[in-house]
Amino acid sequence: MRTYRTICTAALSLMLTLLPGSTAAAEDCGTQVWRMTIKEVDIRNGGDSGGGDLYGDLVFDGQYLWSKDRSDAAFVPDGPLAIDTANQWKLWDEKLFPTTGGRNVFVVKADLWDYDSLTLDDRVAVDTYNVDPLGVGEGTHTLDYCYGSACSEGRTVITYVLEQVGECACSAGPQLGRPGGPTAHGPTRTAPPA
Ligand SMILES: [Ca+2]
Ligand SMILES: [Ca+2]
Repeated sequence: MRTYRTICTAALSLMLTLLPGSTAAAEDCGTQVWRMTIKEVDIRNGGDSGGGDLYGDLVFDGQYLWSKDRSDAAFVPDGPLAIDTANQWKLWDEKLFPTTGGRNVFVVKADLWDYDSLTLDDRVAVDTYNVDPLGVGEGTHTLDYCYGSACSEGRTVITYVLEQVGECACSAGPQLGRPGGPTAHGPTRTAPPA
């Protein structure tokens, strides 16, 4: 694991401007740098037989990985969703995560649907996941979107990798690690569909 000591001061200052409730940098030392990379967006049931007429948005930390208006819905076969190869940089992000108070998350916002002319459109991936690397930990993980009995309406599995790529240690004391820090838990959803 590399250390980011040279950027800690500036990075922490930036972090403190972004985190609500933060106080002085000296009180918030102990920050880890994490990278999240989207490895695959696997459409396992696009809403029709063998695929679906997909439209909607897939957004990772504010970057659009895929987007199409409902009026432009076109058949996409089941399998890995093609992300614009010119925009592979959108597939990863690095952020600072304080280990002593305050929280930060990576956000995967999916709003993918299958257009159907005669019935209600099918949900293919319609949820926002907040990924907390301090709770989930390093390695390969998945976000599973499943709708209907046995995912008969639609299903998508997003595979991602979390890596801790640096740590800003506290220079004033032995505060590495996260005693009293956040408790471990998995990704959380917000705004589930009706
Ligand atoms: Ca359908
Ligand atoms: Ca359809």
